[in-house]
Amino acid sequence: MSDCIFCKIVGGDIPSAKVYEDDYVYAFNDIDPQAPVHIVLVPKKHYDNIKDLDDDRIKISIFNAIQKIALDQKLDAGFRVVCNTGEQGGQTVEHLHFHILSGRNLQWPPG
Ligand code: DGP
Repeated sequence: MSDCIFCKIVGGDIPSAKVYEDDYVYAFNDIDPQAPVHIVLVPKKHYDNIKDLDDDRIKISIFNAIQKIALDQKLDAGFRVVCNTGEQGGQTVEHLHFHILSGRNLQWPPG
């Protein structure tokens, strides 16, 4: 999608600090970190949100990426994966993405 920020990041039109990449997904540091570690993981192909994701290869890649990032970044004390979806879910960028948050005690329930 031509006006999607995350498509532009994946395409290299907007610079980002890459954390991980494979054929299907791309991960980068969040521009507005909410924790000492705050990584955003996106499928390279545009999907508005998780309800639209219809490709099992991408679903597998997302889980693999989360595991690899957790291991590579040594998130041994714990971390949280968040997928804000829709207006009430707090999604502001309409390109499916997963936040990986770590490095501090995260509160529950979230606000
Ligand atoms: P959400 O509220 O779940 O839709 O989260 C969107 C996240 O995307 C938010 O934490 C900030 C991040 N973000 C938005 N624009 C950019 C950008 O241009 N670069 C980077 N690195 N992150 C961005």
